[in-house]
Amino acid sequence: MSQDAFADIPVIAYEGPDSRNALAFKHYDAEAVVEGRSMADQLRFACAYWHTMRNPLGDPFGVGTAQTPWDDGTDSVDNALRRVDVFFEFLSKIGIQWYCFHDRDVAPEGVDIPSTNDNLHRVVEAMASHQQAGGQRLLWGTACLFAHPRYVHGAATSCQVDVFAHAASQVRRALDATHALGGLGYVFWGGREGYSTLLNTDMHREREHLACLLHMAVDYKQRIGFSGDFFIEPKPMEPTTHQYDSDAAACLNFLREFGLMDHFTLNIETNHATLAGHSMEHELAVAAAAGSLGSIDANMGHPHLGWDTDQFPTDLQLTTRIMLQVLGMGGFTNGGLNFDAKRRRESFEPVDLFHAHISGMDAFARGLKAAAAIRADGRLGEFLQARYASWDSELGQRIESGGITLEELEGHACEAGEPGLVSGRQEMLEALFNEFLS
Ligand code: XUL
Ligand code: CO
Repeated sequence: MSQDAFADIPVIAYEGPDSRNALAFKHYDAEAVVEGRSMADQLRFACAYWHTMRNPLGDPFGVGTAQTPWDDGTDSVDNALRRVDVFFEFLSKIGIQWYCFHDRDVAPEGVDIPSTNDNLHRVVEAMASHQQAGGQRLLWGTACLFAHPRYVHGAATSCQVDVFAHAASQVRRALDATHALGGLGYVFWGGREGYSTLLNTDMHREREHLACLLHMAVDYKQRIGFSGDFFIEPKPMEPTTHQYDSDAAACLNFLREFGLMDHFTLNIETNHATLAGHSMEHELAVAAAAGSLGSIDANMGHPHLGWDTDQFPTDLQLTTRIMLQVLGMGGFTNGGLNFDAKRRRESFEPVDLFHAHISGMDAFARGLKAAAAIRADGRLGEFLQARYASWDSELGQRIESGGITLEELEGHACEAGEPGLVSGRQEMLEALFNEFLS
C-alpha cells in the first residue's frame, strides 16, 4: 500500500483558536465534550469519495484541473485500488472517521454485470482491510444510477423495463458492499428519477416504479440482515427539470403514499435545500418534525449562482442553525455530516483537499459550540416556550387532543373577546442568536 501521496502534509492537529497554522484545526477538537458527547461523535464528519477522489474539478466551460499524481487516468482495477490507498491515507491525516461512496466511484464497470460485480468485490475487500487497519468506518454507501448512458431516462423511473432491471442489480450489489463494510446507512438519491418534459412522461407510473424499487430494497435489506438505515436524499432538479424527491415535504408525502415511512428517513443536503427555494434549516425542521431527520450532506451553494455548486460549508450562521436542529433532535444516531462538497476549480493542488475539509470541520465545530451555548443560555428556548404557553391551558389541551367542537370554540371566543396580540420579536431573537457567533 502506498502511503506517501501526501508525504509533505502532517497529520492535522487541534492547535486552538490562536494558532496561525493553516494546516491545523482552530476549533475542531475531536475529544472535547459538548452536550455529553465528544465533538467527533456529535459531528460525525464523513468524507465523500466521489468529490475527494473522483472529482476532476471541471466545469461546463473547462476541463478538470485537479492534480492527482497517484491516478494514471485509466479505468483499471489497479488504479482503483491505488485510489483507495490514497483515500484512506487522506482520512487518517485529516482525522475523519467516516466516509461515503457510490459503487462506481470506487470500482470501474466491467464488460458485463458479473465482471462489474467482481471489480466491486475486489475493491470492497481492499476497503475492508483499510477499515480494519485504520479504524475508519462507512457512514453510508449508494449506487450511482445516473452517470451511465443507460440511465438517460432515469433508473427506477426509466420508460424501459430492462433499465429498471439493471438498476435493481446495481442496488443489490451496492447494498451487499455497504453491508460487507458495516455501513450505518444506505442512501437513495434519485439523480435522474424525474423528468425533462411532461410531454413524454407518465408521472403516475414512474412514481409507482420508484416505490417498487424501494420496496424491493427493503425486502432485500431484511433478507441479508442489513440493519443500517435507509435514507432518501431530496433534490428538486438538476440534472432533471423536476426530481420526484424534490424536497423534504415531497419525500415524506411519497413515503407515506407508498407505505414506506417506517423504512426510510431523510438525508438533507444544504445546496439541495436552497435549490428548492428553502433554507437548510427549513428542510431540517420539516424532516425533524416528522421524526425523519436521518443524516446531512454538508455543503453550501453560492448566492450568485443558481446551481449545485457543492461548496464546503464555511458560513457560521448556517452551521450554527444546522447544529441547533441536530442537537434539538438529540443528536445523530446512524447519520452524520457528510461533506458532499468539492473544492473550487481554482483550488487544484492536493493540499487544497486538506484546506477544504479543515474549513468545513472548523466551521461546524464553531456551529456546534455556538448551538450548545445558545441551548445552555436558555433564553431562546424560554422565549419559544412562553410564546406557545396559552396552548398549555385546558382549552389548548382540549384542541390538541381533538376533544372540542367548532361551536364550543365559538362560545369561548365570544366570552374571551378580542385576543391581545404579542410581538414575534424576530429582530430581538436574531440579535440574541448573533451574540453567540463571535
Ligand atoms: C448530488 C448528490 C449526490 C448524493 C449521493 O447532487 O448530492 O452526490 O449525495 O448520490
Ligand atoms: Co448529496
